[in-house]
Amino acid sequence: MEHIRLSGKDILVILMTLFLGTSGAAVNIIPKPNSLTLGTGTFTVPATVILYSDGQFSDSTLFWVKQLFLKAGKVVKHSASADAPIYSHIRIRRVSAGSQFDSEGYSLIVKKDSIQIAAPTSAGQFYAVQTLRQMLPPQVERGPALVPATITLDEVTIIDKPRFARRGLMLDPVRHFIDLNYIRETIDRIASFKMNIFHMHLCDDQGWRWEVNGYPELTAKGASTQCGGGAPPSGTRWYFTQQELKDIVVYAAQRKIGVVPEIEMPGHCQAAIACYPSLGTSGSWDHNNVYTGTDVGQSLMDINNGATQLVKTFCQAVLTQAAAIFPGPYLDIGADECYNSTPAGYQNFVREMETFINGLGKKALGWEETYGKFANSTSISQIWNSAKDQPGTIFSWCNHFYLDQGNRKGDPSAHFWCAANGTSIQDVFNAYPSLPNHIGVEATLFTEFADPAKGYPDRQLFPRLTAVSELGWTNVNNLSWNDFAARVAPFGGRFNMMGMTWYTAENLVTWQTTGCPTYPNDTSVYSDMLWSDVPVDTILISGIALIDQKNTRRGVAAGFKLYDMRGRLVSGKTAQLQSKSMNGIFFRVDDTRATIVKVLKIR
Ligand code: TNX
Repeated sequence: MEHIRLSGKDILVILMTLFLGTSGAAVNIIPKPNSLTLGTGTFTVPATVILYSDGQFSDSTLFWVKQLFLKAGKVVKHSASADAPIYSHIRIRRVSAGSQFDSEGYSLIVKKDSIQIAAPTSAGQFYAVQTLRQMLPPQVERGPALVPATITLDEVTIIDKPRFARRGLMLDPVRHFIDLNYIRETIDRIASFKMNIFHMHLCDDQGWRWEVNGYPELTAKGASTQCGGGAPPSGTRWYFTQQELKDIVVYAAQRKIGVVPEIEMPGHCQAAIACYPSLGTSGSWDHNNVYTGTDVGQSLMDINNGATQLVKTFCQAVLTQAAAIFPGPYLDIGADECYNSTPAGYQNFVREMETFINGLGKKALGWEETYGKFANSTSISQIWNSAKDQPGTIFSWCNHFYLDQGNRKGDPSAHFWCAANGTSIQDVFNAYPSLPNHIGVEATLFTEFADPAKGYPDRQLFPRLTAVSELGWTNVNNLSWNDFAARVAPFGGRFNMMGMTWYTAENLVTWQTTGCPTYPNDTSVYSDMLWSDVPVDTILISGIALIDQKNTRRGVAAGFKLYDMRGRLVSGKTAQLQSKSMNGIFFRVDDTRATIVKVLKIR
């Protein structure tokens, strides 16, 4: 047998091959896909990405794939030519559902020459795109300016589907008002981790945060303050109009997320009582003022001797209007911590509202207190205060999934009533043995202490929400803390690129942020990108946008006209096309109230 002599150069090549061979470990996806097989080669993303799709469900997928590669600085072309199935770089197929996929499952195959996505539904296709998003450099989260010119992906075959059908986040824009911009950002972030429910806590003792026709005081007075007091800065308001809520529903639906409105009754309702004092019982707090403290459980509508007609009329009116705004199947009545209610009064009220909700064609949802109180088996309770493995409930046990609890002891942005020493990302992850019989998982962020003005919601949510997303998606047999901790580490850079003020002091993970600096005090957001197959010169926006010219790699000052929602010219504002010859446009929106809606006119 002939002996092989290796030169130093050969050894180097072998070592590099070995290194590249194991670089597949760099396919770090959260939540962990249920099957991931690495190949040996790589795919280099070309400067012009040609996209082909055969599916009738794939319109939105095309949008998201285009969006992703435009953010990566590539030109994207959608080809319908007969050759496209062979010569395209990205191929999207609709396949029939089956045990391999379920309704949200997908496969994503990266080969030397192409990326192939197959899924039975547009939701599955969307999740394939989110997996791809995480395979691209983290800089894509911030747009093309920082993305490395050459992007290489490892060959891989991913076949994936979720463990639970409900994977949610509850956000509380009541205790501290959370503006539309942060709501949109949060929805986009949770979508990137394949979560599909956004639960909005819309009223409580400290505020009423949505417009209700026929009850003007709810927003005039009920939205006038928040935890810790204070009032909205001039020119702003601390509530959402019905139109804004409808816009949130659309924005979320584009990301395969359903919005669940929670209208708290018969407790957690001091803001409503302050507006309409006869709604309250004599035992509750001072009837005339919106509460600004952090206590819970005192306010109560007048229900103990049977709900009064006034209470019924009010609750039915708000539920009816909520049903018209939110198209999803559930209306959530909260109904937690009604400490001044009698058992019979509470029980009757919950059943009455459940019946009314069913009459609206919807299903009822409520916190743990409603468990065993609802009559209809379609109603759901959300468990927050116990580990009880109650079948058919949503798991939100505060020990693990209340992200308003501190990251660690003494955290100023947090509660500690449930987890005295805080809940680390590992504590969140360690919830997984507790949830075999639930229908889903949901993290919560109540905001008594998580003041958005201080950037606190971000540090409460991230990085811990990534662990919630993994528990909601990944098969229990594939879960391991050590594996998760290694895989989540590079997301530090992605969080920076997403502009988060995340909790970096988490020493259980060796965060990697190289090449991904933070953006302190950056309140601007990057818009979704728009695309058109021909150059664009007029953009329709809502609000007012100023376009940053610093950050575009191939920027040309073009002075495009901007129009508001009604199509009126917004004078003095200019938009910039990233490149006239490109089919993508990319904006930095400095006024965070602005959203670019669509291309109005193409040249
Ligand atoms: C309990 S848990 C509440 C909220 C508070 C939260 C603070 C539940 C259903 N209700 O009203 O904001 O604790 O962590």
